[in-house]
Amino acid sequence: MAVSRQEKRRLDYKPPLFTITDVDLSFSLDLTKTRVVQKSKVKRLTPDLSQPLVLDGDGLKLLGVRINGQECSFTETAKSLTIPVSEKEFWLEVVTEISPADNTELMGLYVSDGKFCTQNEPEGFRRITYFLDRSDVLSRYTVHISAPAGQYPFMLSNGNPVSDSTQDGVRTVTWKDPFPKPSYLFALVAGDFDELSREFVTRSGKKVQVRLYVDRGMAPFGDAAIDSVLRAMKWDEDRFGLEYDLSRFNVVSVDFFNAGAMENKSLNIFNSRYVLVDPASATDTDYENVLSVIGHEYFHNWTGDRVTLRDWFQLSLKEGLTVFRDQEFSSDLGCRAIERLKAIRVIRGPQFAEDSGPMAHPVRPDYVMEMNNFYSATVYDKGAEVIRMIHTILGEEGFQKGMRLYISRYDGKAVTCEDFVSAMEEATGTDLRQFRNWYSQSGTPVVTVSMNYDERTRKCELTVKQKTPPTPRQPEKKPFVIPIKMSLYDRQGNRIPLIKDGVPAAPVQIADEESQSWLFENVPERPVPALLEGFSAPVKLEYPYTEEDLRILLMHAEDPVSRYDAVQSLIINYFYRNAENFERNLPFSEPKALIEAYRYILNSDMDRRFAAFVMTLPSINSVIENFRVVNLDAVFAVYRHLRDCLVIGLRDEISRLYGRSLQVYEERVRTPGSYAVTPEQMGERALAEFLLDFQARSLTLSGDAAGAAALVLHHYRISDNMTDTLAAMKTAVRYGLSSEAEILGDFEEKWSGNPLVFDNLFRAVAMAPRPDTLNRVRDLMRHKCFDIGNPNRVRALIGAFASGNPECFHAIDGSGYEFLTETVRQLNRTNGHVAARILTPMLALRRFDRKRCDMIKGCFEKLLGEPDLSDAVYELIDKSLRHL
Ligand code: B3K
Ligand code: ZN
Repeated sequence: MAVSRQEKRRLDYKPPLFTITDVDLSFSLDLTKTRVVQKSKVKRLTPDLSQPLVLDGDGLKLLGVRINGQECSFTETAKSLTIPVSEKEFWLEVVTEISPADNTELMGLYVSDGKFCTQNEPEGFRRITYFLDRSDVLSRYTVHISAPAGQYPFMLSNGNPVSDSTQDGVRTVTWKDPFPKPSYLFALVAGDFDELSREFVTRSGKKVQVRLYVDRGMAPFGDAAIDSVLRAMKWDEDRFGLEYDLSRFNVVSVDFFNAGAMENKSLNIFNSRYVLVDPASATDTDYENVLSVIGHEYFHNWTGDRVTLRDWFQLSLKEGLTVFRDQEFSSDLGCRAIERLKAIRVIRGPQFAEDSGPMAHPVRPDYVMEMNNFYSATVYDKGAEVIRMIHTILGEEGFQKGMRLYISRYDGKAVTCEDFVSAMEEATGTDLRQFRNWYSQSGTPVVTVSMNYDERTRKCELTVKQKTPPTPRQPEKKPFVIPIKMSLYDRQGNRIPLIKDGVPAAPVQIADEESQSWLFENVPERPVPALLEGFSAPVKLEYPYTEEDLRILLMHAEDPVSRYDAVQSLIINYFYRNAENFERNLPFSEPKALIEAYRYILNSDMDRRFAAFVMTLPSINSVIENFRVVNLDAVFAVYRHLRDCLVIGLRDEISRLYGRSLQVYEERVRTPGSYAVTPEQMGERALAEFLLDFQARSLTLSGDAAGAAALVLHHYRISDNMTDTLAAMKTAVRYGLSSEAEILGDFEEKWSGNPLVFDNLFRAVAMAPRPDTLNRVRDLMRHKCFDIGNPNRVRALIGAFASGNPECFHAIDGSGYEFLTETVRQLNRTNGHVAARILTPMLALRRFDRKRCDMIKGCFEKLLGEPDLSDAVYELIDKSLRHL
């Protein structure tokens, strides 16, 4: 991997001087000496004939270059090939040799467990051949894949298969993709697989052959994934009117993959984590992830492939939009409220953290050194929230009108976020000028609302202020357009109609000034406002709710997010109060209002999964986001205290309800095969997991550790599915119960042959807030299932420790930081992108105390001294140090 240390600027975009209209690629596959012959039809786009052709490359062995069949002169550097040529149109031939088996970066063509596969987004294609490797050069591909006959039963590329022949013991398969595409969407796969097959008939009656390729012997694990493809195809027709456009759609599952999956045109390549599921080995969440990731990649066919990006700064054009689409897909097919809460947790956790840290960037970034660092929560998840706000403002009908215009106008083109927004404006006659600030400004706006109620005039005035803190390179911010969906409730929990200027007011009010007021009339009493219903904008909202206000919202708000947020506010307020108590050496207060809220939830007939979601404490990382300067020790102490107070305060309810839950569970498992991923059962399991954790803790706190161990072991033993199995395993590990060894031993015996499932054990151990966790993590790095070359293993063990176990990771002796530094150093040599990913939890050093901050600085200095530090890691450290 070549390093550049060069930052690119969005505003420096220049259209390409040349384009490649057609490309013919021939691969002679070999593990260490794959020969790639590229024949391209190149067209000059600039009238200036003195401009040479400059191609991108990375780590290539060049064997030959010809222009129009003639040898020619050229200059090769580590990252480019420059060919002086004066023709307007010509044929270019480039021959390179690459070694897929040595490709540990997993970018370009590499070998995953004996199978060839590719990952070319964003800039992997240049590791295959010299090319105009940029997303605004769209070419028609013909691909020939050759290998000794019988070696790789399946040889796949984009588009349709056109020939398959064997000559002199060499088999050659040819694929042709009729749709011009950028190089990042090119894909090749070769290997032996189990093949699953289905047919989909599009609404206009075209037949599509859908194929899924999984490791040999894993076919039974592929059913849910291939069914999800068909559901996605149908849903995109029904909701967006978008039909599949080829007669073949292939999905391949591989074990070594940097990301979750990749939307290569008609040949999606997936991390096996998001494909392989079966009732015995997958959790409910695993099943949901398969549906949403399969949907996501499929939906890219229109939003990403047919309409693609002008440049990488526009990444959110396809990612924000496609995340929005996959969220809608999962919501339409499953439970909308739960899907919304899942998205909110990502925004309030990793996205808010990113937006307040050194890597804060706008949804459409302006400066990028290593593009792989920008596949971020901001570009994806905040990007999806930005699309959701447009949807909220325009309504479903207006949004779909905008989508139709966007797709029809830009089909086959490489475009920008700006093009998307103007299509939305034009189709609906809406002015989104100021709305565009969401694309250009980073940072999380803080919206502060206050209320003035006049009993005499029955008028209720809400003053709404917004302020966005400074972020790197953006000291000042202009006001955003913030859609605030809201209701007013009376003290009995009845909705008060919104009336403004004598007429009914829309439920979505727009805040678009630094400060503004909304006057509601005919309000019979001082109301309780439900603000930001459905989390209608990715902002932090502050309103001086009393505990009584929050109780009313929890019990009566119609919007599920408002009910959830009522509890979240109680929790955060508790943290504020008690972090201060901690600092002043005062005793912690009793979380009375929270205990009451939990008691209400436990005794209500609320949807069980929703209830479990509401009662599961937010992650420590998202709690931290509510503090400007964080006293980590205070947060850790309050967290433990709060949990134990809830456990003690709710002892009777928990014990009774866990008993009920166990009874339902025992009854069900008596009927073999009764396990199903239905909303009812998922609800039961989610609530059972919450109750099991509290019940085990409750027994431990009352001195019955043996009882807790036995309870958890029983839960583990009767489990017929991975969700319940893991609930038991995580509880045993978290609290160090004496049944832990037996559970881990049994799990190991059952699952050490299946590394994807074994990752659950890595995660459980790595995330346990125990003093011995780091040593256990180190031991597990020597386990036969661990492989530092496989990103899934790294994320499950090391990533989970660093980002999912703040108590151990931020240990005051610095052991967590040192461990991560060592690992990043080691990983940097083989896979710089994965190394950068797991470094993230260390970036926010500025918010921590002096001691921790200095220790992290020391770690960064060590890394900066490392020879060949990847651009990816360098960029993160450099930005963090500048941010201090
Ligand atoms: N577009 C790919 C992401 C590629 C990641 C490169 N580091 C998957 C997706 O978002 O659909
Ligand atoms: Zn995507």
